[in-house]
Amino acid sequence: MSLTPTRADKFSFGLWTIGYNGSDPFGGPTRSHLDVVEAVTRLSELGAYGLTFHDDDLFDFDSTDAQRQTQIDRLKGALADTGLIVPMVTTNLFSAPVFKDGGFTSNDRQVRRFALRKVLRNIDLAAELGAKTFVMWGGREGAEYDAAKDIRSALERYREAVNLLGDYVTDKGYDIRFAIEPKPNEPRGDILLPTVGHAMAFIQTLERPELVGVNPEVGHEQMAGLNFAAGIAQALYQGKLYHIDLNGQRGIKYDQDLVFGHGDLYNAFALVDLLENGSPEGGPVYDGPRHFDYKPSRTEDITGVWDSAAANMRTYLLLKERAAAFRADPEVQQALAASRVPELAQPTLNPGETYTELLADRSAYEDFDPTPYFDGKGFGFVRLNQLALEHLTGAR
Ligand SMILES: [Mn+2]
Repeated sequence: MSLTPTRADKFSFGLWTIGYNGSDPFGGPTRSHLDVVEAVTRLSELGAYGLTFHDDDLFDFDSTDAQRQTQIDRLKGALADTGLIVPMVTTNLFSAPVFKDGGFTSNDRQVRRFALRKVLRNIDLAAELGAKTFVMWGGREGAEYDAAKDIRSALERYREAVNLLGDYVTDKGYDIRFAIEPKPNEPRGDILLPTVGHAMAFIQTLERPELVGVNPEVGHEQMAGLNFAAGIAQALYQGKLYHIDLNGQRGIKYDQDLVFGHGDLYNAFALVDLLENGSPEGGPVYDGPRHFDYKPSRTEDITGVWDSAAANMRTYLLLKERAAAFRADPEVQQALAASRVPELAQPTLNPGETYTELLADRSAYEDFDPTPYFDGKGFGFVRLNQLALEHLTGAR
């Protein structure tokens, strides 16, 4: 297995990731502006296949139509020169001061109408560039104070907005699906649709639920103390993993956006194993972009930026290699069987069985012995986990 990224690996990066200038709430930029043409050229050289962006990453919020078009043309030129594609586009409804109380769910109705127009304009651009996924991260859709936001009205306005966008892409005939990106907090004290579970429940209330899935980000779920790989498994189970944001996070704190694997490495291993080996046949369960939404640390110079971009891809490929070795190890297969992991795929009831037959089955209850120590039978999960650790660390 090669550790050199190729287009077939489908690695993509946000323009805002490698373009992050190092600003944080406590200090200004530590790096100069990164031009989009240089970004596309360098990503292509490193083996990525795609670039993604918010409208405001490519052209300034207050650009004239001519300035906007110049930047779009420069991007198109770089894409044509390198063969890179734009698999996903998203709209910035959080940086401009007008969105300080949100876009789709601002208490100010005029702001909500402006937000919809900004998104519709950017959907046209997404379609023009051939993007198949339109991500919606509602970073300002939330509140700091409970009395400040009527959450039920806010969700209704969110729903109204996403329904309208669904009407638009349908009427226009665009081959675009939406992916909602959950985050629990930051910049707002509490953000609407804070986790994958909240977002998937919301999607079921939409007029066109088939057009909308989720774009979970490693760090965002981990900021809520949740198991990212488990959340991805449920998104897959419900057919809603439309896109994914890979990065690293070290526990419940501010959004770190570290390089993939530089946070909870164990969970990153479980995630890659799930994505690459999770089908019943042991193959990939997700064929979309492996999209990195990280921030090169503000301590890095431009060399560090490109080193960190390469590190994301190399870490993914290393974990893919380690996960394949884990699955191919006969001792792991034996340990999985001993832990009865495959047995969970077997239905609890027999074919055609109802509660009548279950109630008549003495072996299920009357003759079953659930003694205090369950007959001394352990599951051996610790041994299984140690085998995972030994493959992860290269000991096997
Ligand atoms: Mn993040």
